[in-house]
Amino acid sequence: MQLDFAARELTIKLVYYGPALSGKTTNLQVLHELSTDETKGRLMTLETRDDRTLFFDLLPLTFKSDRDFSVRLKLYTVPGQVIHASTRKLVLQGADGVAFIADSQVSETRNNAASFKDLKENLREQGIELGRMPLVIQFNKQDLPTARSELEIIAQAQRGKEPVFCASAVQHRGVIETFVGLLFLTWQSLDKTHGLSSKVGLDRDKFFRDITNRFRGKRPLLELLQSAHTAQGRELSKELSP
Ligand SMILES: Nc1nc2c(ncn2[C@@H]2O[C@H](COP(=O)(O)OP(=O)(O)OP(=O)(O)O)[C@@H](O)[C@H]2O)c(=O)[nH]1
Ligand SMILES: [Mg+2]
Repeated sequence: MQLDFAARELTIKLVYYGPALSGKTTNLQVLHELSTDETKGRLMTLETRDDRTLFFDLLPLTFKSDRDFSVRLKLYTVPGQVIHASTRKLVLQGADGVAFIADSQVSETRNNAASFKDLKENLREQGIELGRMPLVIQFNKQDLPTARSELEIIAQAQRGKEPVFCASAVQHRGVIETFVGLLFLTWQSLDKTHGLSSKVGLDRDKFFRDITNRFRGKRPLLELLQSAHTAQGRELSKELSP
């Protein structure tokens, strides 16, 4: 996170991590497509012909918050292919939150696990325990017949502590939910360590109302957060519930 009081600007870095071809770049493309013009910057992608990210993608999103504060979100994807290990480390540096995009196809189980281990190790190298990083998991490609079922994914979510979202990025399903869920966790964590509300004076509820208004469909925060499967049963949205 970078806080520039003089420029009244807060910058938050979110990283989309996961195995090759799980749909990280597609998530950013969909967020770009569904957000309003005043919000989105240029989506920078660098790909080979067969859809594979060589370096990283970057999508900047900017929100004018209350009290003339700008909140800039920088969304990055890592290249999933095993050979790009050093790039992943680089992109992960300074991340405030991570969305792990898993491929729901049963055949990808081992690749998901290997990538998750890679994430854990790379964070540890930077002195961060995985459990301390705001993290959500997305099971993408739910549209495929070979995908793990939602019931199985719910069962798996009970075993971990991270919120889990089911998605089909190509059908625009679950993408905004994953993003807003991650941003919500990240905001809570930054608020605790940096006092976004107490010191900076940023109002969380107002900020998230603004965020959800910037995407097509304008669905309320509670509805978006409630689509997460969590071990503690809807823990994500608990503090918002009346
Ligand atoms: N069926 C299906 N295909 C998807 C979905 N999301 C992405 N894809 C496809 O999967 C392929 C890879 O998607 P990308 O978004 O490029 O994957 P990536 O995770 O960025 O891959 P790397 O850059 O190599 O790490 C593309 O052909 C996408 O169209 C989905 O929800 N369902
Ligand atoms: Mg990619």
